Amino acid sequence: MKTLLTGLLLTLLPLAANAADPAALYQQHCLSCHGAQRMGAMAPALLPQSLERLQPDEVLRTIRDGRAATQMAGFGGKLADADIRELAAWLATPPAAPPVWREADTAASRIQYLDPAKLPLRPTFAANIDPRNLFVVVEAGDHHVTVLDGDRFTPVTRFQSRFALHGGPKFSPDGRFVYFASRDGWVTQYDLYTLQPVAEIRVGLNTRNVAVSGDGRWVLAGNTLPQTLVLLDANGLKPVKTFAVTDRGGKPSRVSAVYDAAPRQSFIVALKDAAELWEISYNPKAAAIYPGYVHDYQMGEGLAVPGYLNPRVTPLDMVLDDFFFDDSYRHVMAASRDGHAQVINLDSRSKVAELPLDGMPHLGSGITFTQDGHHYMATPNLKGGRVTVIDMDRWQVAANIATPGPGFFLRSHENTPYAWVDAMMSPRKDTLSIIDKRSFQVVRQLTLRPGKTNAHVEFTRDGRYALVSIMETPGELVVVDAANFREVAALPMMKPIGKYNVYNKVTRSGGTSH
Ligand code: DHE
Repeated sequence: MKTLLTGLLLTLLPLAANAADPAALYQQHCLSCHGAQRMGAMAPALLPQSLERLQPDEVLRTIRDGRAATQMAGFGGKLADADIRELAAWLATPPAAPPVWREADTAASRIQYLDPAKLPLRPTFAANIDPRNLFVVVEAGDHHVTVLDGDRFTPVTRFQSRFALHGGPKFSPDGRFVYFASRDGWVTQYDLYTLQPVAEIRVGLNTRNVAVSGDGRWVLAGNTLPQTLVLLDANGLKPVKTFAVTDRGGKPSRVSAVYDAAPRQSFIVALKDAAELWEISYNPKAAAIYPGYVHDYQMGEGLAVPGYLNPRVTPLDMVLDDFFFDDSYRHVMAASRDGHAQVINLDSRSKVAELPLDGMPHLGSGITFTQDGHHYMATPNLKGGRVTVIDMDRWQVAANIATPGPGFFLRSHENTPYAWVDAMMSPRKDTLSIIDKRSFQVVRQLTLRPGKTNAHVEFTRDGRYALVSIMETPGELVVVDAANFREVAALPMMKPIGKYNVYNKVTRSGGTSH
């Protein structure tokens, strides 16, 4: 079946007769880098799942012109336009034989760069750099990561990442290691003390994200291709266990995201195709804590397998795949793709409230804060120009705050009264709205670079400065005084997407994601 992408591709280059067989073109020109079955090798996978985020003309352009700062050469001189068009259309269609990725492939892919046991105990960079105020900045424009000194706003190092990192990099509890996931399945453990990668492993062909356990022992990766979860030893990324993700009827489901619920000593798993929520405890006493709730995913409901490192299933009344947790991780707010939202109690494994949210709340990008003794969470909305504030003591909507357009990311910090939201899903993508958490009013609109996407804010460890991405190639990282909203620095970067402050992440600041 032709996809939308395929259809659009057909209109982008002029038709010509006698185009070559695209499978043969792939064998001849692409296979040596992009691998057999288009599964990726030294270059990324070229499966529809890997390409779905690219604009159709980007695929054509890349084949024709190559990709700057990579080994991808342009084929414009070698291949006719018709051949390029055929090849791009073929890449957007699923392979005749579905690609297979087994546990053995994961194990064989592991690369260990350093012996974790031999790493120095302290940072090797200048002693005046605070390792807890480092930022890790993901630059999507040329697939690099910058490690930034959060006091001086100067880069400490910059290195090439795997292709298309996505989701928040996750930190070990002491903030020493950072773990990245790439869309095509690579997980990287990187040592911020010596500024070197420790190990890498490919856990699948298409990965959503990773979570690191609150005790620092485990990394859990969630995949959409194949439909698996892969548990890794956090110290060196050795594979420990692969879970086939199927619902209780045996139907496979893609993973939507994995989260660490540190206060519960468990991982929470959101599923894209099953009305279930999984919890995988890493507490060795879990069998005693969750008696009777253990569901063995392979053998059927109700079997007496230990709760430890096994999924415990909460049945849902619909597929819910965007989540936000209260601070105790006892309650989870969850939304379906059509914007239906509810609250689930993870202990009783039942729905305890409906949330009257419309549009498409982006719960995963929400924040929490306390005001006048009330606990609030606030979420942007991908389909409406508003931020919704939810009173978590009553599970009621406390306010809907109008913004210039649908936004993706909302961020704040304990030391600032303001929350910052973008409007990047709208024509006003260049405008940030600054909301007073006390009055629920927008107090300022800020356009740092007119006409460009101004989005994703992260604060310094002390909350004094807000770092904003200008998500363009080339783009910038702009540092703004969080009290008077004045620009204090700007660093050139290649489409910086997210940035992550070590201290805010490891202390689980309510103003940022975890
Ligand atoms: Fe993301 C985080 C899902 C598109 C940039 N994104 C996440 C997380 C999920 C998610 C589940 C949380 C992961 C975690 O905590 O580790 N993102 C999705 C989608 O389903 C969606 C809409 C479509 C898709 O193809 O996956 C999507 N995301 C995007 C983008 O288009 C963005 C803007 C650019 C990009 O790189 O693809 C984007 N997503 C991000 C960022 C985070 C993220 C920067 C981490 C935010 C943070 O501060 O923690």
